[in-house]
Amino acid sequence: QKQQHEKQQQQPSNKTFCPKKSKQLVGTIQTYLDPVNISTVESKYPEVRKGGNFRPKECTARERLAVIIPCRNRTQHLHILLNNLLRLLIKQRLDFTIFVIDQDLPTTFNRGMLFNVGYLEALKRGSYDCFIFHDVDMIPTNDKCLYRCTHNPRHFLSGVSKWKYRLPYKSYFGGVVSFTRDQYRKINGDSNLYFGWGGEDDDLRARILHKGYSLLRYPQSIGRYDTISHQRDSGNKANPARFKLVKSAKARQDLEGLNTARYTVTSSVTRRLYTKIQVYINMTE
Ligand code: UDH
Ligand code: NGS
Repeated sequence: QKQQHEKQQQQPSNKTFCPKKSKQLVGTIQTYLDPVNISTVESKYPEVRKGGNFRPKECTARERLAVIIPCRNRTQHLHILLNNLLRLLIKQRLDFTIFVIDQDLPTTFNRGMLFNVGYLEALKRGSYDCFIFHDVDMIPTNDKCLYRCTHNPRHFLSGVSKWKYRLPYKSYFGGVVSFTRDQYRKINGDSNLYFGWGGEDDDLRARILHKGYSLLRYPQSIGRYDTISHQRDSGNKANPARFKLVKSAKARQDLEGLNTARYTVTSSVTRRLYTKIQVYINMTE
């Protein structure tokens, strides 16, 4: 499997690097938040290859990007996200693959652990340099919001429609974030201990700062996102242990995370627009 992915990724060496900011970028773009059929999205992007992989032909991309989307019971949102995001990524002339990570029922949802799974499983399939962890309902509204990695981890959101294009609190680190392969490894990834809603993004932020990185965030006009409104998810109740866990984030950082993520891949499928990895997570392990 890795060989097949690697083969797809081999670069011709006689091309120049793609520009850091493609000339095709215009700034504010229209978002499409209505439900859409996956076949409609597929027909819009014939240039995306099976598994959700794209690579510009005219230039060599500067890095290989894995977009990791945790997604359970939110397929309609996934299609809406792809309908918006693929256009932006292609315009930015990025070499990318979309990975969708789904968690088997009945275990309570664990967003942080699904990030770890996404990172580890993507690296089994290709040599990615940059990882963008992306909630399924966050839709970028500006194509100058560059989906790439930098010298420090980045929070992409500066304002979200559901909070009147502001953030819920200054240190909020949810939604869309980026790490280089090394940055994510150095912080030992996400915690695996947050089953249910809340806190795992605060824990992740604490890990980043504790390892001496600073945090980047796009300016107001660039990091503007729309959200898709929805009902509360089942299987993702607010986690009452989250406050205590966040307090011990730094003390646990090296003891649990990417280095201790235990899960079972129950299926792995290459769809036209994404690679879907289904995992079972045991809550008692
Ligand atoms: N997710 C799923 N399925 C689930 C739960 C979460 O796919 O059942 C993914 C999805 O990518 C989502 C992300 O995890 O965008 C984050 O989930 P979330 O529940 O933190 O955030 P979301 O904005 O819902 O989707 C907010 C619920 C409001 C709870 C308020 C409690 N005070
Ligand atoms: C905080 C949560 C974060 C969460 C943020 C926004 O309170 O995990 O709200 O949530 N932290 C704790 O619970 C400790 S949202 O409105 O998007 O659901 O991301």
